[in-house]
Amino acid sequence: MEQTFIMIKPDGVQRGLVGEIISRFEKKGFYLKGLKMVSVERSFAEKHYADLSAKPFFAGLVEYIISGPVVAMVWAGKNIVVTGRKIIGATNPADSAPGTIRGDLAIEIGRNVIHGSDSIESASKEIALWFPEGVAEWQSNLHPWIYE
Ligand code: DAT
Ligand code: MG
Repeated sequence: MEQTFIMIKPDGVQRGLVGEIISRFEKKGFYLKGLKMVSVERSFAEKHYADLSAKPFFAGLVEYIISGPVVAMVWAGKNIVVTGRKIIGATNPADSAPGTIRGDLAIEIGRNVIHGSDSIESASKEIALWFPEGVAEWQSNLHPWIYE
């Protein structure tokens, strides 16, 4: 089953949005496969966002991600990479549709609460980076009530 890497950023943790965000993925029918709170080292944040290292906002982005603990997760489900991005909403909360996490819970691009992998390839890279120990293998007994 397809997997993605989801991270609740430091603002989401500080604002007490962890339960709300997890709940949205759970209620959709996705399966939580890995979960941990992490105080991210600068070099690790730089590695996670390596593709953006040339961007003018890179330094600020790294400062933001290391400004407090994050909640790192692996979620699984059919088409979860694309659907997860839809649940999260557009990068800039000013453009995120109401009903999405960023559309409902955030205002500024530099405090947009959550990260989600943008492709199956980056999902597998990010899962390997954040969860080298592996994730839980399980499937809900409700599976036949979620999938036909
Ligand atoms: P996303 O998080 O939607 O995948 P991204 O990978 O392009 O977006 O960028 C990673 C993060 O960097 C994003 O969540 C917020 C920040 N960011 C992106 N574009 C930005 C910009 N133009 N100005 C400031 N921060 C930006
Ligand atoms: Mg991205």
